[in-house]
Amino acid sequence: MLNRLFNQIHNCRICNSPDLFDFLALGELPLPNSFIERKHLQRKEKRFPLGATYCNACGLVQLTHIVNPEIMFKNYLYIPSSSNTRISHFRNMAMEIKKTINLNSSSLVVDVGSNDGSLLNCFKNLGIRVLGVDPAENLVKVAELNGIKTILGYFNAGIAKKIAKNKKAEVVLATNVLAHVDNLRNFFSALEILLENNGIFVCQFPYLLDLIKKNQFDTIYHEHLSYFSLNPLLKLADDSKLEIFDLQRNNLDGGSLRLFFKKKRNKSLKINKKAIENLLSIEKKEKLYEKSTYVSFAKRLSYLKHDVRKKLMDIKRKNRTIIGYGAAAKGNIFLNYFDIGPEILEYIVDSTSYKQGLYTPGKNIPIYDESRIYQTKPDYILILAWNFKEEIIAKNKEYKKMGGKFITVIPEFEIL
Ligand code: JHZ
Repeated sequence: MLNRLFNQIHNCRICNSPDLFDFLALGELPLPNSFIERKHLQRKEKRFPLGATYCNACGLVQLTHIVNPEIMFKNYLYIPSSSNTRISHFRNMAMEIKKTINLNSSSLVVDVGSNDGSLLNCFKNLGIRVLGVDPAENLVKVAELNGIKTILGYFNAGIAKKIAKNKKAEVVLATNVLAHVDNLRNFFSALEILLENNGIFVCQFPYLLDLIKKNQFDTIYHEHLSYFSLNPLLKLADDSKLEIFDLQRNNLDGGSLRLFFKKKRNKSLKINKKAIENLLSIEKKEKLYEKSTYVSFAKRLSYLKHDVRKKLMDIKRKNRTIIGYGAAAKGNIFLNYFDIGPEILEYIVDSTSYKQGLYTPGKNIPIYDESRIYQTKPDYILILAWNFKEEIIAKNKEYKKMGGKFITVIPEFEIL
């Protein structure tokens, strides 16, 4: 893979079955976090195929093509600390996990894909030892400046051994990270090395059932290789030395699933069989493991594309101005696939300082500081970061008072 830009997949990442059903082809799109500097606007942007496939054997939904991770993650512009919703979610998560397995000042929490250290900072504030692992050189520097010791690299057995030599971890975390991992079996082997015998692995990711039911197609992008539900992960755990002992659904990122794993030989933690069976029966009832679900999803998406474009064009025909809120990665998938460029969205505002002054990949819409809204007073704001809709509306009460309107398009077109 290292010498290639991308690979097509032929077998399921979890069960190795070749029985894959391609249900979505979004075309060749630029990488959603490859924001562009003004001086490079004339350069031809690299595009990569984007499509999704469903495994008929274990039910995993995954991308049809995998882009070389070195291209995507070496310099990464996404940081979790740009949202209060996410940070307060992390704070609660740290408190809950601390209680679940009685962490104390000698315990070690390792976060895989630790980004700027935001989640670990919440554990550190509770007096627990922390260590990050992340492949993005720019973010490791930021984390270190924030006082979070971080190893640069992709989590693997080598890194796990290096950490475990000094101290094994009571908790390993991976929030919005598992979807980025190609070789899940190697990842789980590395977890077994790093975890204390009574340690736990906690992972969280946007839940496939929410993605399908709420038309969250724009979270399907090159960085996210897998879209998880419970069944395929039970299968993955079966073949490893870890097992799921509990789970929770929550509202972050449009609906996420948090899974708690322990070592199989650790009998001190009870398995919450009821929660597992309950979720499996919901997945069955919602037909998450039937091809027809994915066929209808793709059909709904074609309709949504047509409907949203038409409604935005109707607004523009009335000479009204529209801007975007949140230069999220998913926003770039939405804009490129729905073919919405600067002729519709004049600009996008984003609170992340690294993104301001840059242009969006593919559609080349300029990104500004949030204060620009109050200078130009647009008629409509299309919320691209729909997972933070409440937070964005709450912090822009003034705009609403001025008569401004918000638009959301996921799960469907709505003017608020
Ligand atoms: P946000 C990320 O995707 C990346 P993205 C990653 N691949 C992943 O798995 C998913 O999350 C789940 C801005 N904003 O967090 C900040 C404001 O400007 O949904 C961000 O640029 N003002 C790891 O990129 C963007 O919106 C605000 O008040 O889709 C949100 O991006 C708020 C709340 C946000 O992630």
